[in-house]
Amino acid sequence: MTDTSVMEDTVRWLTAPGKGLLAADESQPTIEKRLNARGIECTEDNRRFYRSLLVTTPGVADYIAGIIFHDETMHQSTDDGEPIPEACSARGIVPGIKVDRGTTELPGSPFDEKITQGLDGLADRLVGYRQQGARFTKWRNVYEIGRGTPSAQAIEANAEVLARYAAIVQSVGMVPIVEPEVLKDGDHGVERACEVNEVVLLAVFNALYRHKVIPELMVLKPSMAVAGKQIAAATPETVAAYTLRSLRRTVPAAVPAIHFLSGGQTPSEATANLNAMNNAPGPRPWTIGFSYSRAIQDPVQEAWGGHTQNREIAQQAFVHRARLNSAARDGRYSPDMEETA
Ligand code: 5MM
Repeated sequence: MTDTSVMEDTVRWLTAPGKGLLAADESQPTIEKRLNARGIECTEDNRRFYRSLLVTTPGVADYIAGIIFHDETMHQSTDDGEPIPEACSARGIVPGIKVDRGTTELPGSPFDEKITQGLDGLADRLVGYRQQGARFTKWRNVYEIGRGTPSAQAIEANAEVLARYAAIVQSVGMVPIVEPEVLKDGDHGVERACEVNEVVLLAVFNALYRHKVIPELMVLKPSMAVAGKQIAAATPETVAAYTLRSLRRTVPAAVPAIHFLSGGQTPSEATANLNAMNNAPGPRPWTIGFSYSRAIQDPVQEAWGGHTQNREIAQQAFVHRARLNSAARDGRYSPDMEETA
């Protein structure tokens, strides 16, 4: 029988009261897009400087339990020459690693849908990451809402790879974050987002069960049921009600934590929606927290602007956003807290 004690310990850490996760695992094309949008050159040293700035932010460990990194960051060092994963652990933040290798076309789909790849050689890669200090992993699937999408084929095929990933990760004693991202692109309403989340999550948890993934030793990172980009946002209470409906219908109570992705919501929207979720009526058997990338990092990148001398104000922006999300994780956030740095 597998010794699950290390995974249990990791889960305890990732669900620590008042804390959530930071996703800083952007692939090269994604980080390039984010930095270029702010006029910052996407050089290897800029990426290193920026991610080292995040990890070494004073006080952020009070609100952030773990950071998800991209492979490149696992091999980089802080300005003081400390390997970034070690610097992270030394500050009481658990390092995690994105292990999917992005999406590719799903053959046979009439709608140009995607499937996530990266299962080949995964177990061997995990051994290396574990030696570098990573204790949890992340794999992201994407589903687009449209006419005829996501198709049954895309839902089933993606669920299968996500479950195989999670099973491999647990087999080496690491905790898998399972991320089925339903995209915000489109003109759908919250009801449709909720329906799609439900059907996607149902397939994912069926596949996880089929592959004997232990639900107590994983973390779910889903999308909230938000309206499509092309229409007006719903209120936080509406988002919370629809999101919780899809989760209650599909996610076993045995799953310890649901840490949401932000999916293109503004930082304050993502915080307000999380807060509403933690104040909503009805049962919530899981910890409901955050694993945001853009909704935490946008103000940090804005403050940094690619200038070394802005390091400290960028770090302040990071702590501020992390603190607000920590409050939302406990249902204590109010918009007037946005103003207090
Ligand atoms: C940071 O973005 C992550 C990696 O995406 P790519 O491989 O496409 O670069 C992504 O998985 C991220 O963790 C989630 O989408 C959550 O990020 P947001 O910005 O939605 O909170």
